[in-house]
Amino acid sequence: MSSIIEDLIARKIFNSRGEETIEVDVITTNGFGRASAPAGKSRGKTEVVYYPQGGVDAALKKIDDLIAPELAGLNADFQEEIDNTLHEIDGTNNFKAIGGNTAFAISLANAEAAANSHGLLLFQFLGGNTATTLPYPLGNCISGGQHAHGKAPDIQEFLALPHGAETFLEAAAANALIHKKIGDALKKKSTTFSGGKSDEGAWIANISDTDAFETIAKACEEAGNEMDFECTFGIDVAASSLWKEKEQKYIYEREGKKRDTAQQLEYLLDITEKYHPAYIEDPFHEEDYESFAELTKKAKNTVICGDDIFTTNNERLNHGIKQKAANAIIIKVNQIGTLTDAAETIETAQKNSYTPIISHRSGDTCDWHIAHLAVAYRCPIIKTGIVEGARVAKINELIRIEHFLGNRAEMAQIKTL
Ligand code: 2PG
Ligand code: MG
Repeated sequence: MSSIIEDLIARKIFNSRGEETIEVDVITTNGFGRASAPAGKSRGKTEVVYYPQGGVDAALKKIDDLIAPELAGLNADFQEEIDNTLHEIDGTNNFKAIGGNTAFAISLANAEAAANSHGLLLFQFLGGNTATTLPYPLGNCISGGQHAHGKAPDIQEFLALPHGAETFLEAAAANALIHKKIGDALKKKSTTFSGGKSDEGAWIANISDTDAFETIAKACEEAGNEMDFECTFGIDVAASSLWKEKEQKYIYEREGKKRDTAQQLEYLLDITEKYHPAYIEDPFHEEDYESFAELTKKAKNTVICGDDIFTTNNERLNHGIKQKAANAIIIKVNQIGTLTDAAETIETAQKNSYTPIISHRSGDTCDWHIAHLAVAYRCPIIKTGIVEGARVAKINELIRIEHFLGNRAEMAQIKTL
């Protein structure tokens, strides 16, 4: 079956924050693929540029005038060629000309179109016959930092990780239970709690970081007892959002504390000792490889993950590997632009025993492709929310994949835990 690209059709749609975003259809001689792009709020400085000047409208025009004519006639099966062509058309090193989100939507829609042309699901097409391993869902339960308003924890995310579950369905059920238990606990704990949730469907409440640690630790313990397997949790400090370059300090506004780098390390080690988080993301700001390495060395049996520091960028990851900074990396394809670029970074991670963690963005659509990428690229963890449509779209797609695989499905191993 040939998968020659006939046309690209692009349109403006909206993400879960109501922001404009781009959706692309790739039409081949035998198939069709559709993908839309997400958007981050706490973005890494070295992410690609999302849109050309003029925003989504300008991106749509570029697709019609420039990109569609150039891609027509190419074979969608050759993802690398498609992605290289996108780089060539763009001509910059950060997708400034056509937009990283434009490249992202085309790249993913192309892969989907190629898979459909061959009568395969995306994870089968990209991952082959041996792609049968399901990731653990790392699900946001309590939001703070830049993802909340007013008085909320300073730490951006408190996330459930039910890593004792034997199936994905069980893991998803555990996360839903933990999320519910936390909501119930917040109702009792805070008189001002009105059931508010963030973009990612995590609770927003007027509580401190310490309260949030206590609440999620208790909910995970209870859920673990009820479900009969271990439920752990983690945090995304998103420390670049707390870091004030001028003062050389992390500002914990709600807590009323300022921590220099040494104090930040000490604080995180104290937390590790007290609450045993299984996962810590972005514990330091995005240029502090050294402190990442220090924490990775000292916090044993903890997944130390880099998001803003690596931005899915192979070069930045290689630098991190040399410094022994972190043991895991967040993979957000739209931080780097194309599937080929992201796959290269994932391969580097795996060769160097870093755990690749595929992730949603805080502003996302009901696009479920990252569920397939997790299985195809053997990512042991998928970071997405637990409730809210854009998150549930990904969780439910993984339930479908597990169902489809039947007794060939198995859960991933998380190296560090
Ligand atoms: C993060 C993400 C997703 P954003 O920091 O990991 O939770 O946030 O998409 O806003 O960068
Ligand atoms: Mg992050």
